[in-house]
Amino acid sequence: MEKELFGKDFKWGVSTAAFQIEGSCSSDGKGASIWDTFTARKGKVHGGQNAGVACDFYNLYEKDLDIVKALNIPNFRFSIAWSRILPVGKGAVNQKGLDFYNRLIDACLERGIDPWPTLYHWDLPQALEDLGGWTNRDVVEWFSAYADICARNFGDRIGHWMVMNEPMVFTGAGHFLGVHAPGRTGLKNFFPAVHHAVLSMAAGGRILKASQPHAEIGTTFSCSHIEPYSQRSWDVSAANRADVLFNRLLIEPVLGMGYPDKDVSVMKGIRKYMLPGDEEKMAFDFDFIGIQTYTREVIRYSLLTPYLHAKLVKAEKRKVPLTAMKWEVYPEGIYPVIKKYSQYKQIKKIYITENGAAFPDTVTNGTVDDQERLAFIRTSIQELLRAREEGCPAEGYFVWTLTDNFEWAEGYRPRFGLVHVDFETQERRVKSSGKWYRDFLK
Ligand code: GCO
Repeated sequence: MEKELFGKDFKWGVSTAAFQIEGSCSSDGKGASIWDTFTARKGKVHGGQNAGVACDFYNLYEKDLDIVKALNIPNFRFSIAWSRILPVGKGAVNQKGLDFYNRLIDACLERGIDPWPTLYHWDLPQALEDLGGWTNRDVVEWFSAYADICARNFGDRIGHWMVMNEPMVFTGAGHFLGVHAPGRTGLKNFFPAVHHAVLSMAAGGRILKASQPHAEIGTTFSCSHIEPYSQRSWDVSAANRADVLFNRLLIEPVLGMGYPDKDVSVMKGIRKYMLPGDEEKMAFDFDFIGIQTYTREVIRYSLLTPYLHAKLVKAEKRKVPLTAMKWEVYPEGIYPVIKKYSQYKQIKKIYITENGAAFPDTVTNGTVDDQERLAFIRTSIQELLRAREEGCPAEGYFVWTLTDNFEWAEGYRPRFGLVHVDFETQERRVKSSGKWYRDFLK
């Protein structure tokens, strides 16, 4: 397989997120985010770990961008921490926060790397959470003002923007299950958070486009290939309901199709939070859709699971190979996912904005020979090519992630990086997977 098979306009990259790498959580005027608060709560993060230092990217970004360049990676995706720019989420702007992202963007450009910012990767300013956060409809205004500040300050050097990262995860894990920040639970939090996230995505898209008409504007969604546990009708319909919740709920309103609530009657509860005119406000004609995919899920009927009557059959129980996240090792899943989203006529372009795998890497004689990750990424790229050759508009691929980092509630244990980090010394070591990607991109 050669890079040339993908064409010269194909976007190759690597993805990161502010909270997972930056550290310096209260430096230079940064306000607290919901993840600073959540990680300080007892029992919420594996081993009680926090992201106070993480990869110290706030200080080491130039060194890390040197590695991106040395690996021949032309596109660098990162996110902007809202509470560095606006410490309490709205009102007074923190110049030092703007300065940091200006330095970061300039450091990318000096190295010939294209910067791809995401406005929101899950770290809502805590002061806004105190006002109800994503459950308060005012968040659409707060987010719009923040998006406008980013567009005006950084837009002159940005060719590709992403509004949001995986809204299904921060609403589902953060507002229904309570296992991610801010730790809210239940439908009374989940439904308003979903609706306000959808409105904010579309509003953010309009603001970026109005300010930067020549930039490509996108937003990203999580997606797993879903299969029914058996071909019996109750398992097949359970798998469909899970697909509505996990894969369709957030994207379809943005594509102008409304909420997919026909097959899952409980989803009609979202309508309570809609005002006249929202159907139009929810939609935005994005230049690209970012898809992030890691594994496949198997779903079976379950009478006892509330609302959905469907449950995940854990990969552990299916006796399949597992990553360090206990997800099935299934790089082939990228192919049906691309096929699925290519069926939406509204989607002009798909970039795979995250894909990768965590494995328990070991340093031996100063090297990390992560053959499983290397094979995972190589197979994913091959499967992407197959979908592309069949006419799917898959135009880019970003590995998650550059360096091992803070994996949310899982702490530092799962390592996803192309580059190993010793969290005691901040020493970086390019793994075999990173060297393979470097040679592939040469
Ligand atoms: C995601 C996240 C990343 C995770 C990665 C691995 O968008 O899900 O963007 O932050 O680290 O997906 O779980």
